[in-house]
Amino acid sequence: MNRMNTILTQELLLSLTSDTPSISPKFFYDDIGSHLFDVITLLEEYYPTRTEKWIMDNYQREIAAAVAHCDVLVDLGAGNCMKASRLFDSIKPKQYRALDISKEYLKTAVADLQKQFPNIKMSAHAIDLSLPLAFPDIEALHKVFFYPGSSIGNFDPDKADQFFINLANECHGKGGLLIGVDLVKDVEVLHHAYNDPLGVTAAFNLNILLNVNRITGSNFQLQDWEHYAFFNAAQSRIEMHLRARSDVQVMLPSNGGKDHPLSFSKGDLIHTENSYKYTQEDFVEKLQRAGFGNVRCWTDPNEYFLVCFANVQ
Ligand code: AVJ
Repeated sequence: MNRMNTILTQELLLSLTSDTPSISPKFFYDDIGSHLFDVITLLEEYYPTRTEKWIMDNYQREIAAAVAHCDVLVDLGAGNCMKASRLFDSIKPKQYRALDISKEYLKTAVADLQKQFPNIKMSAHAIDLSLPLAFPDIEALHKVFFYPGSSIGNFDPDKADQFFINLANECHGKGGLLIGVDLVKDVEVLHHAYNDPLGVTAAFNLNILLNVNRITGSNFQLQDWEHYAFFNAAQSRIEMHLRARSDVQVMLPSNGGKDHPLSFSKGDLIHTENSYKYTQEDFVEKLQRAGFGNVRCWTDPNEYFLVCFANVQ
């Protein structure tokens, strides 16, 4: 087993044997998972991607005017790099730095993009955003962090606060943050976005087990699990879980070669994702608390989604 997988196996062993078993949502994004997510963004029920695109397109000039200056566009969840590339003509970054958890997928996307925009210096970095990022080579430059798609929704609110504080520090007094976040709305709309009738979100959720099997050598069987997603209003978040369809035994090989047995009873849950939804007011306040200011906001007519640009103060 390679070093990275050894570390990830250790992390998974801990989270799966806790009182409330969980798998971090970062494990969704293997090759199949990244493609399934792309399909989710095409679904009628999944409004966030399409709505964010509408806001970015509709207010492109205002957004570019707010950003004003950008030496380096740092894309914090680049995926297929489509969202950032649509900003290139208006924001005109000199450099584009694409970060994502899924390395192979990212490298291909950046290589394709570089051909279309030969004058922008591009690089791809496989990173885990739960760890601190440090780019000493671009410290002096005017950076704009780009964090679209409501990826911030995966962080618990206090972790999001810390993340924003880190980003504000990384700005070194210049630049800012362009971010998209999903807003609180009618529960039915939220529910359907994570329970699509085609079952793509269910497949996306179940695929996490295949990735865990690949990384750790465990033997999760997909037919033993079902997709379960609901809006937790008290916490203002969609929760995704995998629910055991019967009593299930799983073997998780641990690093020493010793197998670690996991048992689940019918109905037991593995928590795979939280997707927090904010109000505009709370979100702006959050940015301000972290050291951002002059927050400008754009939304869609339904107020389903919010795009903000904030300067570091
Ligand atoms: C990529 C974290 C923004 O929370 O809506 C989509 C992931 N999960 N459908 C989200 C997701 C299920 C998505 N984020």
